[in-house]
Amino acid sequence: MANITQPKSLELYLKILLQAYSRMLTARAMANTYEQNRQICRYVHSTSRGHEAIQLATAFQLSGHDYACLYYRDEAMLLGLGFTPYELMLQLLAKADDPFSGGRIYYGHPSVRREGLPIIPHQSSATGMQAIPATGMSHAIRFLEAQGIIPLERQSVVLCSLGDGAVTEGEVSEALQMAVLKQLPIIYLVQDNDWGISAKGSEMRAMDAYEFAQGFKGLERMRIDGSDFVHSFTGMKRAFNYARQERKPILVHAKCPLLGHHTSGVRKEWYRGESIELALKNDPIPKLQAQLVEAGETIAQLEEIEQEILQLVAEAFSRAVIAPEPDPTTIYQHDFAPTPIVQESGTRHPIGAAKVTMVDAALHAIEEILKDYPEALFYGQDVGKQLGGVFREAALLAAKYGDERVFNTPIQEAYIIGSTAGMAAVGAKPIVEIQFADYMWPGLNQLVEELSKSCYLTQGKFPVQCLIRVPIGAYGGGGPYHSGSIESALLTIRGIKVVYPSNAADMKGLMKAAFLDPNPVVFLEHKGLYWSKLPGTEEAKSYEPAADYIVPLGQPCQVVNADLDKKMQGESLVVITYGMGIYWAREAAKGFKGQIEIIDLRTLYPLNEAFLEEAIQRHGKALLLTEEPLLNSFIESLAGRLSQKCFRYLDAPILTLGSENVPAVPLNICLESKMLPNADKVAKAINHLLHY
Ligand SMILES: Cc1ncc(C[n+]2csc(CCOP(=O)(O)OP(=O)(O)O)c2C)c(N)n1
Ligand SMILES: [Mg+2]
Repeated sequence: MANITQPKSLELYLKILLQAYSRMLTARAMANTYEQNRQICRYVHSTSRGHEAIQLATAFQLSGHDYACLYYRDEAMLLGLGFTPYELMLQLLAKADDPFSGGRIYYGHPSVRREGLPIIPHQSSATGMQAIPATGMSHAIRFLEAQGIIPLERQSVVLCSLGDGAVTEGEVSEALQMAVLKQLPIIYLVQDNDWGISAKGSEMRAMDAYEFAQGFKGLERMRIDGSDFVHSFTGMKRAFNYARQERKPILVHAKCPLLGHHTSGVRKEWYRGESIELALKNDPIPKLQAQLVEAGETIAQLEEIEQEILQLVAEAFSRAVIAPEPDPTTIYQHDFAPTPIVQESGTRHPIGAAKVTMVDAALHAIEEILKDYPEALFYGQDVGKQLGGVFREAALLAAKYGDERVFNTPIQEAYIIGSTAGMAAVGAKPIVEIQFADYMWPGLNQLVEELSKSCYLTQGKFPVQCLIRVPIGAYGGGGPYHSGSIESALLTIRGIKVVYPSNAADMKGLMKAAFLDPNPVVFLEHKGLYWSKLPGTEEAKSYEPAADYIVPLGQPCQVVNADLDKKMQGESLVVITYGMGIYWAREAAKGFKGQIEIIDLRTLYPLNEAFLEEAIQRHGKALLLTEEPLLNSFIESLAGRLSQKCFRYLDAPILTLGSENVPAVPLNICLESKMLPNADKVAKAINHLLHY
């Protein structure tokens, strides 16, 4: 798109100029107020000083059918959308009535569902990471338009706002790749102040964002003078029109000066030197003032506006300072959105049902979901038409439901996971797959920063409904990068749920519950159980439950019971385990007839621990078994908690058994079996415990 070099200010209404002017002055007055009251404004904050023109010009293009991901400097953008100084100051001071988070997250971190305003989902502080959820929103718009769920006439678009420093983050490239690949209606606005805290542009990159965008074939691009409101407004109007009408992506590179501190904590006098004087020459306020005078406003009229604003900002600040603090007892609220699935229901074993493998149970569950929910879609590497998943776990789904709903993604784990935050915000119901648990790590950043904290930090406005399928586990020489267990790492992330079924019926019932859960659910599927090919795993196959069958998350179950007389005689114990552990325990239990109860956790978080305590109480002895290396694992921490709670009933310490503590599952099968637990090792542990 051609650069705009000749803005025609006369074409713009004076009204818009005046609106922009009063909001610019408001932003400046707010920044000055915060500066003058540093003791009161104790929480770290950034202001938009210098960036006001481009931000207001952008805000004025957004409608109530649009979506936006902003960044921490977009204060003037929020004023442009109509938020009052008082509302913004409530967040500055982390007050109870902060409309975005109730005092949980910093200034300039909006989350918005308000009639007439664009939807703005959870905003993390991680630079550049919003590019993926933003692109996910655009992807969802495209998908829901194709499904006839979002009307095309709305011409909804997504705005993704970024700093220039943020653009060099790798995840921004994943987002841009997807935007051009799928030709998504999104505007990437890069506010280039040539700083990334104290690093100059020349230290951070060999090209600016406009030049960088050239590498993304099909990405339209535009340069704007972001310090000039008229230029910015004309340019952004064209950029939005392009995305709305062509339904394609565009990147706008807006140069603007940074006139304030990087943040209240990193102050300009420490590193800016003379550059601040130079930057002041591009202050958007005097530029707009001159344009207003040229358009017929008098200096006296402009001064009157300024006086009114100063008074308004001062009043807002006084009110915000005395607004109530949040009630500390509310910290527990909104860790998760409530799930509708709280009871097992439907038919687990329908008459005449055939036995099904775990992999097919998963496939059928997804198929039934896709049939019932037109807003559901399934994507990941190789799940599309040609292959249907490397385990054939998605076989024929794309053929049946179309490439819009079931498709291959590029090799972009961050996008696969992070896009679900955007998808969910727009109303799609994403099911995604990470090909192997060992490759979850590139997606973990998005899982932590964008998904897991979203419900909590937006006070329940943006729970991320997504189901993340992850084949996991070791068997038969899969080697160090196709065998890893990762549940302990996942379980340190608050705000997600983790499921780990061990048989086909649970696979299907839990998958339905996971899909319907309004929160992020990571669904771990053991590759060694998929087809029950391994000796001793025959029981992983089960009669296929009916389509209505559902198992709530968080409920462990008993899979083997011990005899009453053995319990009475104190000759029994309970093995608490999950996944492949169930089959090692079943095999081992054969040597201890009637003495062993086995409990399958099924869900690792949430987890009904009272159910486990009761089981331990029945026996006075418990073995906790996992496939993970034991040291600092989930199972060790569970054992610690259960030991404290069951101390009075225990006849022996709670024992734990897992893999050897080595950094990877070695390739050679002799080495692999030395590392992993097996039935013999479990039998030894049981024997030891029974004779304790
Ligand atoms: C992932 C991540 N790394 C580091 C930081 C610390 N940090 C905060 S702002 C910032 C500089 C960002 O510069 P830019 O994107 O140009 O935005 P600007 O503040 O200049 O508007 C850095 C490094 C962060 N917030 N997130
Ligand atoms: Mg910058």
